[in-house]
Amino acid sequence: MIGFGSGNINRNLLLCSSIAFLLIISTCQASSVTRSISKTSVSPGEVISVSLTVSIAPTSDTYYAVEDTYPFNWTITNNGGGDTNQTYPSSPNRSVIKFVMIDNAVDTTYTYMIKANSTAGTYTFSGQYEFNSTLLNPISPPISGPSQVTVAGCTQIFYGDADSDTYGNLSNTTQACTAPSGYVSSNTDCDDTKSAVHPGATEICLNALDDDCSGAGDPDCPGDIANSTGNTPDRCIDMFDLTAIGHDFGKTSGFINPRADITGNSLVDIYDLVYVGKDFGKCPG
Ligand SMILES: [Ca+2]
Ligand SMILES: [Ca+2]
Ligand SMILES: [Ca+2]
Ligand SMILES: [Ca+2]
Repeated sequence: MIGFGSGNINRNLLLCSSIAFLLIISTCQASSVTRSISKTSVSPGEVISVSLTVSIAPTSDTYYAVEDTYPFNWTITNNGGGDTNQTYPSSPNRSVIKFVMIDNAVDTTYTYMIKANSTAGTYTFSGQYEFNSTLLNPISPPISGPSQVTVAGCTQIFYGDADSDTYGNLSNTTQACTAPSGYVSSNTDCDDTKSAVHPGATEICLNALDDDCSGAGDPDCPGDIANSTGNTPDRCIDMFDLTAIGHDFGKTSGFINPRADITGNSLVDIYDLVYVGKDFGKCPG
């Protein structure tokens, strides 16, 4: 049975202990973890380093566990000794790297490397830790220091390539980091509906197309030497051109139609006739 006097002694002891405890709390420092990030504004896919500095204050803190939650869908490229095989069934989108010292804890800085994803935005790191002295703390202290990294948007312009000739359409654009499907970096296709029409293609006469995208338009064919009223080309290869060749066929001079000597060898012959024949019927106007 505890007497009155002993009760006073106990209360005094409790009071003294409380004062002593408050004094200790007010003067001692807690162990802590601080984060530093090598770069907080990055390009898509850029690799940065994240350092976690563990500072031991009470010498009794011989144990600690540090968890840093990094942005989901980012990729750890070097774990710096941490464990990334953390699974949290209740939080499936949580990505965590964990560092643990189970005995003889000392001040340590851990550095891991992480690759940003390619989607523009601001991403957050969050973390917690526990030491011996914080094990019974219902809410673990957050890791202090910078916690946000901004990924810049991709501004490279790509051009639609509807006809898949690898030359893009200047008026059909999108912005991305790398060329999306159906887009290319070129913007020099003058007709994105025809795969045979693009820079470098062979120009074909009188087909109503600027086949090589030269801007020079659609050239006339050599066989166009006459029209229905005379010796004037009319952007049609037809009977008038054939007739003109016939009128001068075999001549070496005195041509009715000077254009009839298409090959320029001073003789209207089968080779001139071939020029009319191979493009006969072309008449785009
Ligand atoms: Ca194209
Ligand atoms: Ca084309
Ligand atoms: Ca053409
Ligand atoms: Ca003609």
